[in-house]
Amino acid sequence: MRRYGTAVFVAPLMAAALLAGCGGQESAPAPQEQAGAGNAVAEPAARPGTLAVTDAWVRLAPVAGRPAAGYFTVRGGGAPERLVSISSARVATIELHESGMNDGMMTMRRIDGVDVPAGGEAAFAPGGNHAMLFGVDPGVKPGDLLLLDLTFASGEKLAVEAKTFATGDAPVAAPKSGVQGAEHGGEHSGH
Ligand SMILES: [Cu+2]
Repeated sequence: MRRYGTAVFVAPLMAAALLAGCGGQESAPAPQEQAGAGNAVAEPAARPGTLAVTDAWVRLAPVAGRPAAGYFTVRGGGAPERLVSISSARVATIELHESGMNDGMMTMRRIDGVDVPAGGEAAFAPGGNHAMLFGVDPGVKPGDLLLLDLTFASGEKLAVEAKTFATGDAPVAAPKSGVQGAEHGGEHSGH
């Protein structure tokens, strides 16, 4: 993947991102396809029946001081679970947000948790649920791995390394794991 080709392609999306008001959730990147950005985040193979977090990445803010947005997929274990908070040693505050459309404008609001069905998954993806990262350590640079600590209602905690991207470098292909809900593999199972 050639970086300059990506940059040209992304430019119109950046304008849309500025209109979105909170860092932008409009494009649909797929970090696992960002071969040009260097080493991919190692994905621990999620075993069936085990609560896990995969495909984590963070879009850093285009302007210093603005919040960043985090995306990932939570795979449910053997029992229903609920993600209730996220923290990071390098981020002052992380909120769970959901996005929606209101009179044609993308809006977002804070939510207090997201259910993860047993055996299903909860996707945090552009245009939908996301983690809002306020006060990101300015030393975090694109390409760095940002450790996120997820806490669930049962008390279980999971840590995941999220690869960070500058807004303009965020990949633009549709995410493989961006499907909302419990069904997995539907959209890419064809040929
Ligand atoms: Cu938000």
